Amino acid sequence: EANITRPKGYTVSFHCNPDMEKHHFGMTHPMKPWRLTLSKSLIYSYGMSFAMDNYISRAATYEELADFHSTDYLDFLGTVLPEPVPRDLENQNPDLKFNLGGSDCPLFEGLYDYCSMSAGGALDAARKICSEQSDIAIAWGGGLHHAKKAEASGFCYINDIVISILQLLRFHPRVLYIDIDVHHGDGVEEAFFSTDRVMTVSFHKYDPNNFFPGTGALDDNGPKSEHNSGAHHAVNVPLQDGITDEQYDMLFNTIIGRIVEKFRPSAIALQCGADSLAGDRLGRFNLQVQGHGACVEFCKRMNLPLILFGGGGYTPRNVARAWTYETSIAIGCQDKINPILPQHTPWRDQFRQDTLFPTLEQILGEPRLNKNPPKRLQDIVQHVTEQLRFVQA
Ligand code: V1S
Ligand code: CA
Ligand code: ZN
Repeated sequence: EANITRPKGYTVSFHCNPDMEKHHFGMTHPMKPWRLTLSKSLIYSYGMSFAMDNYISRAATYEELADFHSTDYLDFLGTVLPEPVPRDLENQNPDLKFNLGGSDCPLFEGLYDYCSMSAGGALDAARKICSEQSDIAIAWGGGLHHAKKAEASGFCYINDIVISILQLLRFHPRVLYIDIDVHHGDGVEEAFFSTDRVMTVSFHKYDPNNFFPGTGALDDNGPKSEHNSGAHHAVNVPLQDGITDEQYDMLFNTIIGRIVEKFRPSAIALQCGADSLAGDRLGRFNLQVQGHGACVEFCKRMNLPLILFGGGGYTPRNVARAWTYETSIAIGCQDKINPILPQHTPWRDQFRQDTLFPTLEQILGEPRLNKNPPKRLQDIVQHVTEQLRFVQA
């Protein structure tokens, strides 16, 4: 653990806010902010903080949030009180204002602080990229891709990614947004639907009737009118249960490789939602830590300024595994670290749920049946390749 050194001529910054991690969505809610504490403690146990610039991020201001969100929505979010009695049936209050207060987006103590801290970390990361003080900036507390201009959705209230990309656009002509969360990155796609300066790409489980949020079909590629500059600038990769590392990495490398060639982004924003891992409480894929991390490795190899955001991830010990491994990839020490978890890792018992001598990379759990035939994956690659014929830098 001791020989992790700072990469030469290369800066990785790490942005977090310990106060964010103390918030609770409620006992039965799958989103557990303490997974960030678990991730950070594993990252620190490996000694990786010595190889990065570490920042405690500030909370984003109202004006910074208003860069994307409507003031009506922000004012309500800032004044609404937590509910005294948690409801278990969302239908008990059918007219939720701004979709706040249902079971997906509950009102909890300190909600506004939690949101502004998540956005603050993501925005700090973007500023480090803009000022060229970082080559890779990490904000595991961000990545809340479903939030809309004036609506909460799917555990997301403030879209820290959109706010952060808007900052990148002040300095960068074209930004590539990639989303490997198991859910469709609908909020980010919608925010940049009408511009050709941001290309959004989401890989996700797609089932319009049975899987949240139900959007992101292969042929949803931006505005239908050719006169709208955003046409063809949304890429969707709809997948089915049980996809493996090999299949996912083939798709990722082929599709992202071609997009970088054609769109020529000057910066990349990668949402690393860890619910696409095997064994996730909400997810459906069979990705291992290596397969998930291979996406980060591929983006790093593009040699462009890169922001890594968190996102979903509902089996906390696996979230910690993935984001620790991906932090090591950012630093470039992935081949040096000991796969056996450090003895002195706090919360080591969390990882012992798997085995007595837990490792960084091994996820245990029943693999899901793979419902992605090779032919379908080829069709997806072909559709995206044809779509890219309409895209130019
Ligand atoms: N899948 C799923 C799921 N599970 C829940 C849930 C479960 C228990 C609770 F106490 C509260 C909520 N909600 C959902 C999904 C939302 C998934 C959001 C993913 C977020 C992200 O990872 O992409 C980024 C952070 N919501 C639904 O499926 C909607 C319902 C339609 C069904 C479930 N009920 C609880 C709400 C309405
Ligand atoms: Ca996704
Ligand atoms: Zn998700």
